[in-house]
Amino acid sequence: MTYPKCGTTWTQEVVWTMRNNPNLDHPKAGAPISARSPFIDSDMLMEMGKEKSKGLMFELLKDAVPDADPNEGIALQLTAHTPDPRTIKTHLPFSLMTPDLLDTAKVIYVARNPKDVVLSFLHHCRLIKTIGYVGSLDQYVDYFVNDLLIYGPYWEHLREAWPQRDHPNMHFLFYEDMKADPKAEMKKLDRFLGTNLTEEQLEKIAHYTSFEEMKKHEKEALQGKNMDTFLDQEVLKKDGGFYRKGQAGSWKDRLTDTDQSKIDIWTKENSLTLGISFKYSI
Ligand code: PPS
Repeated sequence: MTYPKCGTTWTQEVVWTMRNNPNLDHPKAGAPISARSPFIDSDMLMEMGKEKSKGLMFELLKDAVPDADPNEGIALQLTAHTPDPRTIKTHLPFSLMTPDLLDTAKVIYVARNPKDVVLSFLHHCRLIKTIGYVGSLDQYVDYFVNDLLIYGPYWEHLREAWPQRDHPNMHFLFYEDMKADPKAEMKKLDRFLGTNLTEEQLEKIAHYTSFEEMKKHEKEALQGKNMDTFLDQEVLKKDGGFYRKGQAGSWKDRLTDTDQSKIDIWTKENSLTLGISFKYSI
């Protein structure tokens, strides 16, 4: 569970690999991440993009359920047909999930500092053709701090998750910590998930799921043959693909002083009341 652009795909790959591919020899490890770890709320996005019956998700569903009706919910049916143990992605906040979620599932919540999130989110909205954002960075920062972006408000999303961080079925993860020491974070995940992996397995998985390695397989892992029609080729060439920078704190090269202070004021107000702080956020 994450607000968008906080490290969802990375965490999905880490968790799926730890649970299903600890020796890196699973025959389906190269399948798109959305086929192995479904994005349960993505029917809403397909509806918005009007790509319901021609998108990658429907192709994946047809492989699992040849006579599936897309009107019954593509992601929902794909999730239902994913074998156990299921690793399910959502960007929805706790309040929009079933109230007994923590009694019935293990939840990993991933958080990331808001300045990297806003830049990653802006890139996403320019890159994905069905979103097609053409406004400025300044305007986008305004949308973010005024809670006008999809899946927001950002702080409300966190406010619903952070107090639950000590629940035995909850694991709270920071993108910045994963970047700083992926193996240490994977050891914590290993304990949480009960996967009992060896040091050597964790070492290999940390390498396999590094930014550089995942970026090498971007096309296959994300969109397969549909990638060219799905992404804005100009944005892709100029600013990168889904795996853009994969860094913590890279906002320093990009956000103007005005944008930074807008986010600082907003962060100060919210992080103090919540009692949470992010590395590389100032
Ligand atoms: S989404 O679309 O909301 O599901 O996006 P999400 O996966 O949450 O976030 C995308 C950002 O995560 C970066 N990423 C990684 N960083 C480090 N290591 C690995 N392996 C990795 N995989 C994905 C990705 O590059 C996006 O961040 P930015 O800052 O845009 O590069």
